[in-house]
Amino acid sequence: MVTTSLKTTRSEEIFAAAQKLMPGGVSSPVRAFKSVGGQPIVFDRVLGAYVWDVDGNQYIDYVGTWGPAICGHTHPEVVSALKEALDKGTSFGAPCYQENVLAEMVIDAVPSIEMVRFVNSGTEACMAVLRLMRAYTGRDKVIKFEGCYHGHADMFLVKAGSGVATLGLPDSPGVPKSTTANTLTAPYNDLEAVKALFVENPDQISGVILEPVVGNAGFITPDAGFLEGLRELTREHGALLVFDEVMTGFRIAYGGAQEKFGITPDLTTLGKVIGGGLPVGAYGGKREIMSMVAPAGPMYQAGTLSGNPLAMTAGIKTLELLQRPGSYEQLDRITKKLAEGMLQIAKETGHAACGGQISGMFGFFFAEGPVHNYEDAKKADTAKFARFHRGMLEHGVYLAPSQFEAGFTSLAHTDEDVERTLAAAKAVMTGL
Ligand code: KE4
Repeated sequence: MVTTSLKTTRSEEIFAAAQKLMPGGVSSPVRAFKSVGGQPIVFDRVLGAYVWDVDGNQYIDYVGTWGPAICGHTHPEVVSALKEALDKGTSFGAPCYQENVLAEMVIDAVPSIEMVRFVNSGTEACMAVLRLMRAYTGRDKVIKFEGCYHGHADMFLVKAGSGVATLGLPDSPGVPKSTTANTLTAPYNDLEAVKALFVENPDQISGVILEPVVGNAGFITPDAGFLEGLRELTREHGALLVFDEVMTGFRIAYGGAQEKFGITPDLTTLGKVIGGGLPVGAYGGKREIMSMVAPAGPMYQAGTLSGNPLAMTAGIKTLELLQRPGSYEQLDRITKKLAEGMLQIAKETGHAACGGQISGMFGFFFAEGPVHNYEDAKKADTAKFARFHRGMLEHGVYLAPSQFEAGFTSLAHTDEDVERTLAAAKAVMTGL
């Protein structure tokens, strides 16, 4: 058991009871702190850059509910807009004007999107986009990359096998081999591996889906030429290029990683930020492709709460806040200060570390580096990361509870917050 100087009595009580009620005591596995150990923190309330737990401890938060809280938790303008919307109802199950508004904002912002469909999570968005890839091309196979996460739908839960071209092997019980047999994997940043897959599977691959900046194997950026190479390869083979921007969308830039890197995919998935903290996912792309989606076309996909007015309202207000001049410059500045400071402190205290940031997304590994793919990432010292995570908690800083996650800042994080975080990192890394 990881010892702690934190007072976590109430967290312990609530979490012990939760474990009797819900598998692992959580609604999503990463929250159980399995990979860092120690008592998971039960949240009581959040505001701006901060979290308070049920024992009254306050933390500077760098998870931001995994991305949605980019304007800061409980932003007063988002709350006010939600309160107004609440009086008119929580869900209609029918068209509402707010869907038009958010759809127009997404279409105006994201270079690849001419039409969009709202769903309720990133998982749903990725499930639907894969079905659309297959419906549009008439091909069954798909290429994903080791370490990339596209939600928990069966066909994406593929064990990242060794070797260049790996036929999917289920990564979870309950996923039939038949379901993942059409899921091919390659190492991230390895264009030659992708070329080989296309050669070995002529006219069978519907497309390539990836995180244009990886956040689910830790923070891994695309090598120069990687995204451009995928764009050329998919075009050459009549396959689709799909950017899963559930995490990077409206975070790497207002137009996402595709704006930042100047590469336009055929389809894009979104989530997190566009819901402003309420459940929203989306997929979108060229009108010609999206017109296949029911009821405009034959590809079926549906959802009771999709496009509900509350979630749309939170998303609209969040994007409005992000449109304000200087938002992304601020995110980049404050996150650069954090990431560079962390790496400098690791160096000064004798720890091998590598990492970086783009806009309000960052990450670092306790590893020599550089980290180009999941195999590299797995060389990181995860035991050291676990000790670091616990130490930072004790110093009032809440980091993602896994070495294989990214970190997120918000417009609410101040220079003082970053300076306090770096002071904590120096104290914890000394003698880690
Ligand atoms: P959701 O179904 O969790 O809304 O989205 C799935 C998803 C799809 N694509 C990307 C690139 C994602 O990052 C995610 C979800 N990200 C994780 C964080 N690593 C959500 C946190 C969790 O699973 O609890």
